[in-house]
Amino acid sequence: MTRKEFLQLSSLISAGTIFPFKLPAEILSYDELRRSDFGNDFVWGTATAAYQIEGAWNEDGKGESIWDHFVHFRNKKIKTRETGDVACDFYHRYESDIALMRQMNIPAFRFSLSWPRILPQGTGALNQKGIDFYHRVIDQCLEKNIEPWVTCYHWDMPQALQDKGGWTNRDVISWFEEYVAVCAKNFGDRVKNWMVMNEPMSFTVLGYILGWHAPGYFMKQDKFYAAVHHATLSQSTGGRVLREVVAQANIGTTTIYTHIEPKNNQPSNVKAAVRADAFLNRLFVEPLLGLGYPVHELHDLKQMEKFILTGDEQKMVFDFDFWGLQNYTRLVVKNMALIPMLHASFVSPKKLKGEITDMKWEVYPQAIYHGLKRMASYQNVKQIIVTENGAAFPDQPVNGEINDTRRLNYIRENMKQVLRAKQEGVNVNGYFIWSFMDNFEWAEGYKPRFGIVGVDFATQQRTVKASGKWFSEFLVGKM
Ligand code: GCO
Repeated sequence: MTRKEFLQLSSLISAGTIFPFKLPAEILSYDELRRSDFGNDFVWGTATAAYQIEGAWNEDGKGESIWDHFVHFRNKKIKTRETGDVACDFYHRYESDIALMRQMNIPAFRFSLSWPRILPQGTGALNQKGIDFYHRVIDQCLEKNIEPWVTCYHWDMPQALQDKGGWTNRDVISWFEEYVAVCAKNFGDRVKNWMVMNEPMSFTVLGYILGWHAPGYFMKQDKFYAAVHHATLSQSTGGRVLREVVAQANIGTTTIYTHIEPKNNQPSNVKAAVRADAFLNRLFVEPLLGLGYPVHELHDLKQMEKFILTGDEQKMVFDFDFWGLQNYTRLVVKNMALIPMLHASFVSPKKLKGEITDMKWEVYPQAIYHGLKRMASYQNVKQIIVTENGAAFPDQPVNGEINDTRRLNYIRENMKQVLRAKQEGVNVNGYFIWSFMDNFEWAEGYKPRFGIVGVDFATQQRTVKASGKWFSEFLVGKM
């Protein structure tokens, strides 16, 4: 088909009823990517997280989470001094939001359950209204033929458990087990696709080393290592609970992959890159695969030994049906003896070649390809789903339209790299854009906008961006 023919066809389609959006002609990339190239069973979706979208932080019996606590009592830690109290108000608007997903032809919706909405004290008494909310969300998805992909834990630990040490207390493994069992028993009849956790690397490093995220500890190495080990054991435990309770469950967990490259070939920088890679990309993957912690490459991890009890090595292992890979960028690493733990530092992304996003991350689409290849190289990884990928750019609404060409290009270029890996034999079978809509970006507040749907936080109005329109067209197979 020539470009002219395609544009004629696409304007006919746009005038039709199935697909109500109009795409600016200049952003159509008609001949580059087709949904069919990825195969019929490839899962397409968008991702969100409870704290980032729900709001209703203290409604209908919900307990306080560490994020509620953090934004209220340590508000200076949030760059814009904002909170997730209201966020996208998804708690009240889930129906119209899921209807919009349907209108956009998005087949799968990844969202997380809020632990303190379900168990306000973390364990013990259930909050039926919280459970009912998620029933309604799941009902809406199924009614609209959207497959729910549920994450059990996306960083909102109940504050009541944080008061007892949170992830640093070994009891967290049984608290988490109880919570996952409640989720599995209540929703397992209708939810088949489960992710135990979202990026444990991020919540442990940001929460116990950098202090940017809840619970906000700075350089507490001991707490960090305890949290790492307990989160690892909780992931495998959560997997086992789901396997036991949910018939025919598709069970995964998610991990961040940041592609690491040494600044140059100097041996000290190459070694620094190996350490950074062990820390950022392997720490939460290899123990679950039965390979143990990457102590050999990162000697500092020996400090974890005091938290490891006899039998833990076996308990850490779980045979996941899929691994959720989340990638945004790469990091270029150099040796830096003074930096604790890693003895490495990162070259500022601004000094690298690529475009820079609002998160100050370099746009480097090959990173996702490398991540997929790496993940696929592990013997026990059966399948990979890209559970997050996306970019924050400052959007400029003009006459009610958000023409976010840079985000659109980011997504398209990343999708091409996913396809490249798939064509080389990697068993990657899904791709979720982060995020469905603009939302509360943790310590960055509402400034970075990741959505393919824009949100005006003053009015809660949703606007499908050009990237969202493009994705919709792609999904109906019009590309
Ligand atoms: C994460 C989380 C998301 C973020 C997203 C953009 O990976 O940090 O899963 O909650 O919002 O990654 O930073």
